[in-house]
Amino acid sequence: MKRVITYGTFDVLHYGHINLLKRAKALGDYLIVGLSSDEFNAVKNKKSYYNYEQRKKILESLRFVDLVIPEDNWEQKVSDIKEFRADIFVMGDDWEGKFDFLKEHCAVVYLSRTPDVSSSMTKEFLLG
Ligand code: C2G
Repeated sequence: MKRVITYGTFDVLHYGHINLLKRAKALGDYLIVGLSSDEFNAVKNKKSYYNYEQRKKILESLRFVDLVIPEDNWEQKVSDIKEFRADIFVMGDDWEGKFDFLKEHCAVVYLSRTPDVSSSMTKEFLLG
């Protein structure tokens, strides 16, 4: 059982997120998503349209997501990797290199980001 972990806000879920999550799951057998809390979003200077519970419900409905846990801070990744016995840490390559310190705990994989789609683009379009 190879366990994969990834983190993010995943607001206004779009095919860029789906591409990332699907490829992350394909690297193993079990995918854990650390979902940024509303409070942590504020730390990241992000305001999500959907709140944590709504974003969690959406992610949990995806057949290739096995577990959603809260991401409350920048520091929890090492303890999460230990607690959930993650073998692989995955992020989009907009984070390339930023999490290499995790390599002493698990494999670290950066997957190519899907171009031309983002939650903010969607929001801008809908706001007209
Ligand atoms: N992503 C992607 N393609 C896009 C948009 C996002 O592959 N067009 C990926 C990002 O690279 C990230 C994941 O989808 O791996 C979630 O993206 P965000 O919700 O924007 O996550 P972010 O705010 O970058 O939070 O501790 C890590 C942070 O919580 C990451």
